[in-house]
Amino acid sequence: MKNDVSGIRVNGTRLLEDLEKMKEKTETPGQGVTRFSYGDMDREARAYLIESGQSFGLSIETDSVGNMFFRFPEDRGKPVILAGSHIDTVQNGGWLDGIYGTLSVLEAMRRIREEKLDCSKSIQLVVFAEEEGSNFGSTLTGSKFLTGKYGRNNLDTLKNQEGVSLGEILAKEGYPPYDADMMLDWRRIQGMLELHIEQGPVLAQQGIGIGIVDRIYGMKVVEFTFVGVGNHAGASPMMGRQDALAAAAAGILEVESCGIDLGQGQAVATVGKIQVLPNGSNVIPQQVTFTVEVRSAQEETIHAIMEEIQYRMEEICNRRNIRCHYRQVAFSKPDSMNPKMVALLEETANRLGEPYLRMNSGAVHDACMLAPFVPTGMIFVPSLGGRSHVPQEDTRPEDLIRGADFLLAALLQLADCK
Ligand code: HGY
Ligand code: MN
Ligand code: MN
Repeated sequence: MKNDVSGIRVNGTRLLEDLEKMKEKTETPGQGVTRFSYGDMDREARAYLIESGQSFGLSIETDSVGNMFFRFPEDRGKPVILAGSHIDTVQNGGWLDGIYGTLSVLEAMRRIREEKLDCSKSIQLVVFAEEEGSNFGSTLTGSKFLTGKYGRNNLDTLKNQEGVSLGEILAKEGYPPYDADMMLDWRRIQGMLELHIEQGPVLAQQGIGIGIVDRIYGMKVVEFTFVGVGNHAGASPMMGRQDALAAAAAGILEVESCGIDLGQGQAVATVGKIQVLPNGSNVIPQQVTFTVEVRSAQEETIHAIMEEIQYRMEEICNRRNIRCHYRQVAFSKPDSMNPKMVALLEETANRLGEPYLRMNSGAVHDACMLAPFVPTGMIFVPSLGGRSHVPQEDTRPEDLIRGADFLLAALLQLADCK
């Protein structure tokens, strides 16, 4: 007799306890969560996940760039349903971005074990490494290796602010040597789900507890370097200066104008990171390096806006006798979630009697990297005040639990559990 699994829910108290414990694994206590991949707190978070997974009999494997896979050993040979997210954060970020979706899958797997369910497909937790790009500026790094967007050469080309490469960091951290066969075996993977906080204001404003993602934005990140002539700030007349920071300031305002004027109300353009050399109050800046990121639901809009920004930067630098260099740091295409997966999530919402909203994601996610290869879906829960990537990031406990229950219900259906 098929078990009626429709009444199975997560252990909400345990999930919230796990999230609270992970909140403490930060390099910046009291100032948000800072947990970069391959750092001390990342190592602690990974150890916590491994200990939790092993406590209910999961087998765990970590690949050569730090992606983790948690499996039911008895499921060997079954078709796979992947579910997961990331555990790394931005600098002084929030306590839920990534880790919420990761812990919710672990909790769902723990409930499947506790209820002794038998599933025709194997639900596997995947933890994607270096999703935020906090080390090297390139978002979705772990999933780019899993989908073949990145390969061996990127171990050397991806370098942090100190010039240390990903390959050097992995070797120092004791990760296994690069395995060219690390890409996922798409023939066996029949679906992928990611649960995540919305990171924007829509669900909270509309008082809706579940978002079902239609399309995930793509993004391009270009690093600009302006080179002027450093000089004494007091003894140099205003006329004739080649001030790299004044030029960058003019350029940054052009980035904002392009986002507003060319973004058609959906694309966005942001300068979030800047480095001034020599960065002294009494020195005219010699060199400025800053990142420009453009995001849109349409790939052609991303390219068009970035091209206009590059043109305006060169214009400004010519006028001000500044040298302008730029290089692309990261790119990911926008993509739509699988219509069948979206329909399954809508059906789950109706079955649970949960109001939901279909929506786009301005944030990029690893799910977007897998979407071209396997039927992929994303579920959102509301973000209080629509804020994220800041210490104020928060979601109501009842919304966190509702999202995890929703994920569990969708996984039980996808994996045909009884
Ligand atoms: O930047 C993003 O959209 C994601 O949080 N990495
Ligand atoms: Mn995230
Ligand atoms: Mn993020």
